[in-house]
Amino acid sequence: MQTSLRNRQHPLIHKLADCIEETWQQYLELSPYHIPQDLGYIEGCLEGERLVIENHCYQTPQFRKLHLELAQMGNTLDILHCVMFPKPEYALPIFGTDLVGGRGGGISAAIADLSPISTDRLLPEEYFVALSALSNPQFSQPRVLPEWGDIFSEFCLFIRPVNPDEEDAFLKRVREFLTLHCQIAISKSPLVSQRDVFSVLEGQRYYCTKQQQNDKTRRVLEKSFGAEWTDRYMTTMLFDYIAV
Ligand code: BLA
Repeated sequence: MQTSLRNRQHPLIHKLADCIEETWQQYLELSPYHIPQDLGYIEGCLEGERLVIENHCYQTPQFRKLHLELAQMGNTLDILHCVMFPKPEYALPIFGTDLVGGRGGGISAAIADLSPISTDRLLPEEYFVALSALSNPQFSQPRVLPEWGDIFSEFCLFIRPVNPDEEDAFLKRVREFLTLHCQIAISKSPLVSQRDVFSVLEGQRYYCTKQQQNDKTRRVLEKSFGAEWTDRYMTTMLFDYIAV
């Protein structure tokens, strides 16, 4: 696997990127995913801010798209973004994580969740039981979710880690989320009812339309790539969904 950008990024980003790929390789049957229109490695520089983006994508029997993205803006901003989109035949929550930080100032935002996609906005019982059983470390700087964040579960972790101990505790919890998610996913059989499949698609569409409203992501991308490109990138690469 390509490992160039993470070597120059914040250590927590490097560790989480490795952890995500290791967990995927350990539990899932990975095959290549076709990344649209040369979006694998991208460089942009409009208003003097050079942004480099590296995309790693796979698919598996249970997942339509596993997306790990690493990005770096100049010498100031490091980003890790990851989303696991289940196939519509699997009524699984959406795993997502985002780390944002600079090498000088540490990580300002560390978020991870298994987000429900059912109409009642609740996680499947199996997830609820397993997540409730995990140890729940306290972090000294919890952060408040934005308005569009109604997609996240009650287990969503959104913090600013203040020291290496908190960074490690964040990494540990994301590893637990991921492991549990992969284990449950590979134990499932595909849905057969067309109605159930439609309901999954509707849940995924809702998740994506909310994530597309993240103005902080949009602004960073717009500075280097412009508004039009950013809109296309956010709707086709970061948060694309299958229309019903
Ligand atoms: C916040 N995302 C942010 C921030 C930036 C980005 C700059 C603000 C950091 C801060 O407030 O400290 C930027 N994130 C990016 C960019 C990309 C990216 C440029 O992924 C992609 C190239 N975002 C996700 C996923 C989740 C997510 C999968 O992509 C959650 C599972 C959440 N990011 C998320 C949330 C915020 C955030 C909730 C805080 C938004 C706010 O406070 O308004």
